[in-house]
Amino acid sequence: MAKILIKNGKVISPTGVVDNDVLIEGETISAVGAPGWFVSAEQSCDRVIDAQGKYIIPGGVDVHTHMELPFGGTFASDTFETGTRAAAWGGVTTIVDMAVQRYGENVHEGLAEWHRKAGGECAIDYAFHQIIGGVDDQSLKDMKYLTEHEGISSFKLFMAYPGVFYSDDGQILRAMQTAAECGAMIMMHAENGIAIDVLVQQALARGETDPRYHSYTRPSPLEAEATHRAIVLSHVAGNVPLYIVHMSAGDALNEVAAARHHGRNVFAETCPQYLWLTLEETLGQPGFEGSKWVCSTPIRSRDHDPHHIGQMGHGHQGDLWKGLRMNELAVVSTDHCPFCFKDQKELGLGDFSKIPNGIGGVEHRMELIYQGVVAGELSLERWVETCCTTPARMFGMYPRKGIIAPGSDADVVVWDPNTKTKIGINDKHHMNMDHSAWEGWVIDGKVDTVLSRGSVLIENDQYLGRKGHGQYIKRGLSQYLV
Ligand code: DUC
Ligand code: ZN
Ligand code: ZN
Repeated sequence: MAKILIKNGKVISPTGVVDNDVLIEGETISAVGAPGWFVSAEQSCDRVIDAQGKYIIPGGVDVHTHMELPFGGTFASDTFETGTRAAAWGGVTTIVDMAVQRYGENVHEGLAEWHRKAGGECAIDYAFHQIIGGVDDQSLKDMKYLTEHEGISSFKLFMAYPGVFYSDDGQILRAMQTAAECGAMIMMHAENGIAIDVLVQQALARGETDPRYHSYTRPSPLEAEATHRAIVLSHVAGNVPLYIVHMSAGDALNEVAAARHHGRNVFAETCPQYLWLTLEETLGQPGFEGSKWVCSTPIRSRDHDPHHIGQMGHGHQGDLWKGLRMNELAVVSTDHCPFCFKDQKELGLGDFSKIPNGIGGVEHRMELIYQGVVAGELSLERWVETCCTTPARMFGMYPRKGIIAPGSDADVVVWDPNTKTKIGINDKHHMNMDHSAWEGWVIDGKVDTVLSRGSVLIENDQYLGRKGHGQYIKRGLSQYLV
């Protein structure tokens, strides 16, 4: 059994930054001790990694990815092989991807298809949520089965995308009641898709076809309204745990904050694109360039929505950073859903509603949220909490994942705060995309070394991992419930 010592670094957890050495035996962290504590064990170690001046953090846990998602007549361009390799480059050692069941399809077949796509392909460990796109008697039974037998304890529903993934309020209520019975979590894409479709048709009829209309036709009150409705339905369904995905707007966040204030089992995540990018700088660019940033929920205006009925004042981004600090937002994920510009985003030339929705980001979340630490928006502890520890706890993988502690998987990242990372297609970029949503961004700090279950995946700017190393993680229930 290989023995690795990581010494001289600062170990970061949600509760503090401590000078500690970390001993790894085989696939597991065997001990964490004060500097020098393992000096006698050092001789018997196969490797010693010197983390002087660096941070030692748990491997990142990205609980919202879409490898190979079928969408808008094409597929997300990362396979499990390319996407998990890029994740490793970004200091991520576990992903939870969304297995798909669409209306009219069988849940078990959808899940089997996801196991076929991922099995033997992944560089890092992986788990699944299950999208339920067709709520009926059978899929409700299947939800119970997946929770009890397949290690899938969270189900994503959509209030958007009528005719594709959409569930109406009655279907949502039934799925929530089922989840309440078996202890599962409901994840919600909270946007009022029926109203959005009307706005989209009206915009197209006016000849408004550029990418920026994607955001204009999804104003933040329609995210806030859907968030509120999901919260009400989850209450009626017996306070079932509800997790709002990819939150982009201050007015939606207020709904979550109010529910949490009332002691409800309501949680939310946001993504780096909503914390850092604005409509004006991205999909508002002239011509079709903006299509690179078409995702849903949309990137929002710097100040307030164009209809002037969104958040007033300091803008959505300030609200979201505040929400992260206040634990109104518990998790940062990526909603990694990459599409190439050529042939994929281009499907929407002349009609923004046909642009495949999604941004690739699995490689950059740890970097971009660390930049929030540098900018004074978050503490180091909260960086690790929102990107590693809470995602693992939220989705039943803790303490195996998400923490540097004896007995946990040896998923460890050595982070160098003294150097920089330049993101871009000719710089750091390993996702299977022909562009980067973060082109030219320079981040303070860098992923230095990445270990997954004791195996070194990244070191000295080289990828040393292999496909098939990653194992399927059967998850338990959310650990945030009493
Ligand atoms: N949002 C996206 O941007 N892409 C895939 C699905 C989703 O909800
Ligand atoms: Zn979604
Ligand atoms: Zn998604």
